[in-house]
Amino acid sequence: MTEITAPKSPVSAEQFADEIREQLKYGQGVTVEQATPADVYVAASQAVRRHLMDSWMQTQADMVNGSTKAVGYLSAEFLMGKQLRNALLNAGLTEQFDTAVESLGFNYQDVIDAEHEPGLGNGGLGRLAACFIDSLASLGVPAFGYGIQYKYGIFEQAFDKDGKQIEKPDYWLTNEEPWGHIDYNRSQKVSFGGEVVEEGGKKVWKPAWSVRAVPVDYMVPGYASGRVNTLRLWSAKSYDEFDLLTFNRSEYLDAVRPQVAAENISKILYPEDSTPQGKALRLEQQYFFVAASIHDAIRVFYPGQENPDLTTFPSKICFQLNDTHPVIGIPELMRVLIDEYGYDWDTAWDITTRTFNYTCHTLLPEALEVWPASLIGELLPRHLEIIKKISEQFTAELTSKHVDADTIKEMEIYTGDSVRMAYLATYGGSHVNGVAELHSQLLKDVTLKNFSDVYPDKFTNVTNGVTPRRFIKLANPRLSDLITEGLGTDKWLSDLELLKGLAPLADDEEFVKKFAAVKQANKVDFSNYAKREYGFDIDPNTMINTMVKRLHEYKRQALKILALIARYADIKNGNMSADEVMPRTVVFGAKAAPGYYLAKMTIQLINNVARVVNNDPDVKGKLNVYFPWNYNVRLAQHLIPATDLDEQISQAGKEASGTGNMKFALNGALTVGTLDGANVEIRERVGAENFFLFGMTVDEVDALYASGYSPAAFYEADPRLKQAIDMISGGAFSNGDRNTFAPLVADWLTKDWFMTLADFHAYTEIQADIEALYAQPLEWHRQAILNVANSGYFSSDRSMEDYLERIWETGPLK
Ligand code: F55
Repeated sequence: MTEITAPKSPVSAEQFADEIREQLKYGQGVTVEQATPADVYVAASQAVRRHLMDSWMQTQADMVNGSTKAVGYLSAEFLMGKQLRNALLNAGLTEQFDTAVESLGFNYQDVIDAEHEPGLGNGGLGRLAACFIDSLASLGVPAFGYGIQYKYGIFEQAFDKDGKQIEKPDYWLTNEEPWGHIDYNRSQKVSFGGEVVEEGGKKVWKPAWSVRAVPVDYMVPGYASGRVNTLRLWSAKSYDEFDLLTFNRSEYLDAVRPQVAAENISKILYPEDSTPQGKALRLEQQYFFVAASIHDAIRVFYPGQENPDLTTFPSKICFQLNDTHPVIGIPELMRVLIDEYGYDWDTAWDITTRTFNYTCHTLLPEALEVWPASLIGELLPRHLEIIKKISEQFTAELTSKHVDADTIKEMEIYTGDSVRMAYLATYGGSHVNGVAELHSQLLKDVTLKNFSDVYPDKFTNVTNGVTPRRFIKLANPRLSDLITEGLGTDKWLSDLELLKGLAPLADDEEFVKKFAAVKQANKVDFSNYAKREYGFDIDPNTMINTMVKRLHEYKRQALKILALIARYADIKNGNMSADEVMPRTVVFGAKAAPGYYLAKMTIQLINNVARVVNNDPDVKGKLNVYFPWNYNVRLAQHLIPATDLDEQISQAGKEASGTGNMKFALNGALTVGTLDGANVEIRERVGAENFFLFGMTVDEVDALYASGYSPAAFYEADPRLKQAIDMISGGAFSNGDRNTFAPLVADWLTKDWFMTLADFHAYTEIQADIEALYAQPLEWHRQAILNVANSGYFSSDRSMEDYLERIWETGPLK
């Protein structure tokens, strides 16, 4: 007997069809006959929203009236993915929807396709925030996601005829967007600029201009928890309250200008995922959403109170800082407490440090935000004063702890001309965490070593996770059914460690065959999808080998492409006999930051290698390369379940965690990877024998640097590497032009910051193991099953439980 715990259907398919019909009529004013799939999408979405409404309101009421501390997840990015299927799943309406839509004369896939994915994030960090709020709702923990409703999300990627990336604006709000509720009545005023004056012995900030932060509320339905939390994304609107005295024309335009500028604040998501732009607008965005959120939390938790007792604030809500982007919240809360509510400095500091915690997502020094003090001073003069005072207090504290002067200097928050946001966050909050064990260790040992020496108890680890609802149940229904069949229950969707129960089935040949059939069917589906969406001809009978993530040197797409070229040359030159060659389809997906020169050139190279390889009759059927453009959550949901082999090949010590690695393992792909980020923990759990490990360790990387790394020596020493690079520089992938990729080649041969060349040999060596295993399908799939069975730890539900226990000290609503 299979035990089913999924949310029960609230209505029949016929009733749901009636609700959609009603919604078409009273919402959009169209009949079913007049309706387009996009109309049905809006109507169905609104109908699901209505089903979730009672739980949403009840959750909010319980949160405010109860005594359970809430979590405020402050994040500049939430990469949510499409909403409809997820909402249907959590409302228990999936099947009703499918039937209802068909009964109304529509194809349900057309209706689903009408939704434009909100791309309000760059990559892992933004997607993690989305997984976390899903898990909080599913655990029944009261929580707000607080962020920005960008008008333009991450750019839409296209390739030009030369294979170069082009960026197109993603105006995702062109059509009616049924999920976000714009709540003008809960707006907040956020001010900027001006000066600080002394009035009656008090500092008073006289801002120069203000913007209206309007919340757009999204439901975050939990799975089988009966709870619906809120994602509150702020949108900037101008006030039209400036004084129109007797302006002449130019004065009038000057008076209007700041109002016009105001709406720019939430216009666009910055597309850099590692090197923050030190632009005024970016700081404005950060302050905008954080200030609005803090005021919002006070409004929510002290409703109607003129003089709230904010010493209780840390027991109402704790704010998690998703990287340094929201760190300006620390001086903002200080300012609110001192200037707006009259608390003394020490009380305000106590409240503030008990309210905030900080998660770091990087090890790259250039990714830690540092703001010019002059910029902060111009935009937020009062905050700069407060930051200076925090910095002085910090220095005094370090001195009293007998930290030596040089170290104190290294640790300064305010350096005299800039402000180090990671240091402010570390000092101004209760806990600091990294996102995988190795990463947290390196934070303590390297990046924030001084801080961990002085405040060892602040530091902790919470390994990332991903939501099994979106990334297994929605993305891979076939595997979900097989898991439920294998375990005899669907409880695993809210308790992912239950997947362990699949381990014995790895030795059950019947089950292995079913598992293999699921993978094969997913590959066929993906092949059809790739044909439809991209015009690709992917052979589902080849190994699907995927590398999807942002394009960055440290992630080493270059390693993959060099090895691929070497393999191409081997096949072409007859160095491998035909039956030695395991047919492979390599699939890349990656966006490059628009200003990242080498990353963009790598994209161009991949596209041109794909062009040459796919058109070469000598390798036909043996090697194909595809680069579907515009990798996003939707594409991930199609590609991950169809992947046999996943690439996680960053230089050891550079990828903080990775979360794609978890999604692939949970969907039954094997990983080829380095000992980096969460790969380490994945390998430990799934078993070293079920993971293709290669490459240098962190210590080996450090040692090689210390000994003076010379990439050219590796080039000279390995004929296959040399040949691959020579093919690129000789114009094999640029129609004979030797200049096209010269900057890339020059970088590899003279700098190679991430030691691609040093790991090339190990990477090509491991391919033989991969192929030997793939040649034994039953054994391959046995190992893949063990990956699924032992990856339950990487549920974001578990991550949330770790945060609750180690950092937030709260739990589900009673
Ligand atoms: C976005 C904007 C700026 Cl200014 C800096 C970084 C980013 C960003 O997107 N970072 C990011 O995605 N970091 C990733 O976070 C993931 C979740 O913790 C990690 O798994 C991944 O290793 C890390 O690179």
